[in-house]
Amino acid sequence: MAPPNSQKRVKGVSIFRPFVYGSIAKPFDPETNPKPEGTPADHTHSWTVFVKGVDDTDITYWCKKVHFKLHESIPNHLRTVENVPPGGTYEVHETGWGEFEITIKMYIIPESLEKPQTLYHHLRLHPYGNTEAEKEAMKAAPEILSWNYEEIVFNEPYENFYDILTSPVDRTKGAKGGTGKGTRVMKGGMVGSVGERVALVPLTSRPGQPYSKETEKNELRRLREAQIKVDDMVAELKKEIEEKEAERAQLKSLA
Ligand code: SLL
Repeated sequence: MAPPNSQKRVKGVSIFRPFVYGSIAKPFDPETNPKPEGTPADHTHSWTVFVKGVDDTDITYWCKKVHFKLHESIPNHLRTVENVPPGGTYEVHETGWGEFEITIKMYIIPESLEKPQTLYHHLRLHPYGNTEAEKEAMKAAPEILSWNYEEIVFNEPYENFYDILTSPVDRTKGAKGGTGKGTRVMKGGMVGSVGERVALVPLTSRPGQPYSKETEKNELRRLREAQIKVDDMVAELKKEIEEKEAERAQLKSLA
């Protein structure tokens, strides 16, 4: 039943919150990842599927619980994760042998009156990549990571929810004060205010935390370089076509 709603929306405001979702898989290996006792013989990997804040910042003040729908071959394949402490990760650990699509449903706190948000993640157990070099690099890594950066946008949030989203509390990992309520922000930039869309994305990457302004800059540079390469290839092909056309015209005139 829809809750009684006498609340007003905050007009003209949209607030976004970044997060990361994905999986980490590790092949069983007597040295580096021994198979726990009782694991079925055909299981080849241990894996984790997760939803968390970028750089482990808190998302629990807007995301109440996460529902993971795993493959039906897995016992108890519908999993709900809630009551995660501030700055924690919504995650499921499993073992298995195959890759499949995981449905991830994020439930926003009830004050938001928002509908749940559904995402799909392909669980990766084996190295993948667009190029041989990428695949080789993955083979050399001890874990297969498949992570995605995502942003949830709350358009014209209800007033209560808006207050929660923008209340100045310290949401950094390990901040004191349980739910973080009442703790003042010491460092700026952790919450957004009216008309201001502040990303909780750090400036630089560090191991295990790939999403940053630095990553974004590198990606843009790679795209620019690729664009130049494509432009060159197009110019080259155009020249080739022109030459062939000229040749054809010449042959025609001889005929
Ligand atoms: C495949 N379409 O054929 C996929 C299915 C299913 C993975 C993958 C079983 C784990 C369990 C498991 O890993 N299932 O028995 O607990 O590759």
